[in-house]
Amino acid sequence: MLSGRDMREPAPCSAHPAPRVRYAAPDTAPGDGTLAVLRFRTAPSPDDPRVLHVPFAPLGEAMDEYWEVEGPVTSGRDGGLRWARGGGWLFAAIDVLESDHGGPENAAAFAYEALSRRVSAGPERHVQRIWNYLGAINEGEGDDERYKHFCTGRIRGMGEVFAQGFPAASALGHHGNADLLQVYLLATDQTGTRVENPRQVSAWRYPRQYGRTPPSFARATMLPCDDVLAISGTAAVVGHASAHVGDIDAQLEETARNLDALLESAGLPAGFHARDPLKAYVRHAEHADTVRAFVENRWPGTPLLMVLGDVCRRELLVEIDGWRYR
Ligand code: 3EB
Repeated sequence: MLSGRDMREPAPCSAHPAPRVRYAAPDTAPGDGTLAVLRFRTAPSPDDPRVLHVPFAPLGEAMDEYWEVEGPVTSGRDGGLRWARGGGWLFAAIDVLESDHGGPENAAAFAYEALSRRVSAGPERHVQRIWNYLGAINEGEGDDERYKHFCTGRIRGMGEVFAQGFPAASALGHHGNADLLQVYLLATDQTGTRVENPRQVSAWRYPRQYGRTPPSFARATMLPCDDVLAISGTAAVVGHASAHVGDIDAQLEETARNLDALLESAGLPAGFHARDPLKAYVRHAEHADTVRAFVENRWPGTPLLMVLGDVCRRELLVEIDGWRYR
């Protein structure tokens, strides 16, 4: 935790109320206070800039993800970039074709440059949370793995808006158009608080064996009113090493220990509940039942959206991200 404040004693908050994130039946119409809708499907996104198609196939019940703010929300598009702002919050997203930029590194740099420009153009310049989805993420060996090229391009493209500290993030491999890199973010006009996990080496300090460019993300961000923790993709990483290679049950246990440790580090009570939407990215569809049963048993009543996706380390079978409301 990088803040000197004791987050167990929330101060009266003058910042904008955090977005309410929830899952709803597919194709529920966005309302006046809807900042973003994430739909997990591979068809092109519709015209409404707030509605983003995310190229993952759902496993089990298909749900859309809604971000609601105290509106009104205005929105627009600018080339491949779409944005919506309202209630003190900004959603921005970009779809980039790698073939237009000569590969994942330059595509990532381009995406981050465009998002950095958009974020610096308005008051909502504090990026709290960011998602990165690329195709064939584990293709290529050693330093040539596509994820590692992405990491190099990402830091190259990060402008001044990222200089105050990395946001919480997820980086996963999708199974849609392998040429498509998608990056979307949530920002606001006040700083949040980065939270690290004492069980894990901070990603930006990972040793050289994981690539030339360490991944640039924080484990979580406490949103400005200290009432919502935005949780990065969390997997069975202990220290800097992947644990329990090939063992889905043990990876799930380790992931849950990491999530518990992160909540504790943020000054939050343990556990997830009905208000805390979680997302699980599962590498092999045959593990879907195991993952769902684990989450239902460990955190009863917690909304879970599960998709088929590849963790950026090929030995990891599952990753969980989400939101924890105080
Ligand atoms: C890990 O703990 C797993 O590159 O943005 C998790 C979350 C992971 C975000 C990223 C990578 C990223 O290192 C991988």
